[in-house]
Amino acid sequence: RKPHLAVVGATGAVGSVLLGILSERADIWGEIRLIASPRSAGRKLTVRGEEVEVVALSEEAFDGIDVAMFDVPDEVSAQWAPVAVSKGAVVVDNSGAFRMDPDVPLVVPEVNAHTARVRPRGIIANPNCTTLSMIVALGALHAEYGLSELIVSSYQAVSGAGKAGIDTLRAQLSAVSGTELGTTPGDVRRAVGDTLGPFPAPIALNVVPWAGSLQEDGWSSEELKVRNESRKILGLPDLPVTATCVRVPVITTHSLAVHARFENEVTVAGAHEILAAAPGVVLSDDPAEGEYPTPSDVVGTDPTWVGRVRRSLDDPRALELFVCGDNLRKGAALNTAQIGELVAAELRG
Ligand code: 2RA
Repeated sequence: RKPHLAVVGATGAVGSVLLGILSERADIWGEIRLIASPRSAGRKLTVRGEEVEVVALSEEAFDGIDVAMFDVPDEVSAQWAPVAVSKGAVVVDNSGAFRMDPDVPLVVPEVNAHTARVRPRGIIANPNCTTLSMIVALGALHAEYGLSELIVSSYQAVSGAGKAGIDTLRAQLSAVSGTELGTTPGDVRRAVGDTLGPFPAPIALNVVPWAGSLQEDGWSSEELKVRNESRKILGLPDLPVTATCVRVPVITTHSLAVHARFENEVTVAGAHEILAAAPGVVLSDDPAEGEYPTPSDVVGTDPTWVGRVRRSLDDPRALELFVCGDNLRKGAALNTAQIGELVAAELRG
């Protein structure tokens, strides 16, 4: 029989994208049950062209479920993923609760699909959207050249901070549009007043060198996620990784400027060949024709887009790249759906 799927957090920003993706991809699931907080129970959402009523999160909600995809805050996953497992489901979790647990694989199907089968806790973690927005391209280059160091700067879209992030950017854009703001220190900050939303500084007409929470020695949680998750996914626990994470006034699609150093000498032609052939990657790299990925061209698409490929001027073993990926699709919902498909294939033998 076809395995039964539960989507936990079906009404959220990523949950909604996930329902769209489940409706577009091969129909491998039996029942698709939608689960959310009691507040959202009773709402009707469309998946696979049919209206499905949302049920409240409870132990019974997992009765008969084979695979449960979670997109909820860390503390909700921490509490409820083990409940779903105890009811017999394999959990694919998109929170940060389990990503670095050594007994939980952190899976990107194009890079380390084989790790999904070994899951002592019955849970598979989905990486953070910033890591996911670049790692498929880096995994392909690593397989050929052997990665030895990574230095990245992110340009993160506001939807990474959820619906509140999107609402904040839209409100601030309305406040500054048609004005002369952005020309004297603090004028934008005064204009947006106390409507900073989830961001520590104005995001309209601005860039903000901060995402996540403050960690030791001035690092942000987002920067440490990029470091720790890249190491785990690539199976390189000692890889030197430095990230600077920056929020930009883009609705959806994270971008990253990447300096990647390898064990072996690289060429642009070689890197182009690898990237053009890599599943899940689109090479868009012809600067003479103005061709390179930008978030507003990439949003709503599935692949990781790569352009501006250059060999470092001072290091024949290093490449510079610009990478864009939709943070709600491959960065979250699509990767979750792909992991679910791996598990479903395994369950069906
Ligand atoms: C962000 N990566 O963009 C986070 C969301 N998981 O804020």
